[in-house]
Amino acid sequence: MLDCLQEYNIDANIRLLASARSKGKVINDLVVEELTPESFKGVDYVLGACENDVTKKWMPWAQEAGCVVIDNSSAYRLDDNVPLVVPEINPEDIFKHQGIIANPNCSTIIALMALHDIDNLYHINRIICTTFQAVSGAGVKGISDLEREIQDIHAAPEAFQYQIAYNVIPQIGGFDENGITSEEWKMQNEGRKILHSPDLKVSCTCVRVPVWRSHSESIMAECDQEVDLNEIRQALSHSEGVQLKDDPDQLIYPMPILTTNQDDVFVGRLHKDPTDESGKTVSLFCAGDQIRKGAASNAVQILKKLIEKENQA
Ligand code: 2RA
Repeated sequence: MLDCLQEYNIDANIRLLASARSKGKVINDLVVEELTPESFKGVDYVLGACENDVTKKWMPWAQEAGCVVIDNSSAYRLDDNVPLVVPEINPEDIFKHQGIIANPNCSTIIALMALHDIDNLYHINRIICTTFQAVSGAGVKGISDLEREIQDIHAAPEAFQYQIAYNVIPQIGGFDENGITSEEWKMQNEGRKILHSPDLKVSCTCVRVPVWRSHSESIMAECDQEVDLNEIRQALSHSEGVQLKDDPDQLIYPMPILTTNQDDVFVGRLHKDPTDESGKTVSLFCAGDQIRKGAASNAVQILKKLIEKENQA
């Protein structure tokens, strides 16, 4: 987030707040302060990146101080009074906030960046998606599990249920009674809210893969009308925050190694689903940096829009 604030030319006095454990740590020349109920006095904007229980604890303090919070947790994402925003898709929702704006889940942002133009053209009614999620999505322990297992294949995993090196794990989040994980539900629940498409149906399988950074997704989107691949390519090639990488003859397609540490979502492997004779289903592959566009950059882009609006007033 600090890097993104600099890259997006956000000129602000920045304070870093965290638990007592991190107090005194220095990050980018800024000393971390301990978060207390008084911390938010005089603060205009808060970028939150905590677990849900921690976020729920400090949010009332930030609200009391009159801050506008852009929150990366999932605690408020489905709250009717909290806009859930991807600035390229539903920027108008930002300004309906009542003090909290939620940043969507990383794999939801990446999928919707690839899909929102298709939805605008043909209205998507159903999505079938398989994700390939990088170990860094699970935080520092996810990275260290892969690092340690590459050195010693018998190292005990800490972040994941099983060895992740040379393996894939079809579980992200906990399972419900239907055998669907919390991560898998996010794509439908958050997708409906961001696209303003309350009937959207999503079937998703989320898979952890031994990739350091950047999530990839294989997606089939069933639309109300027959799709035209050239029209979709045309729309994607002009879509802000998207790069069309779709030239199989030249071996050009999205891969996580290409999207790491930048903001654009790459989209390619576009084709019509050969099993749908109506021609209404498009299949694609996309990749995006889940730490940048899937979290930090998306939050900073929302902040930038708030500041621009404030400067216009
Ligand atoms: C991941 N952080 O585990 C994401 C889940 N939202 O990849």
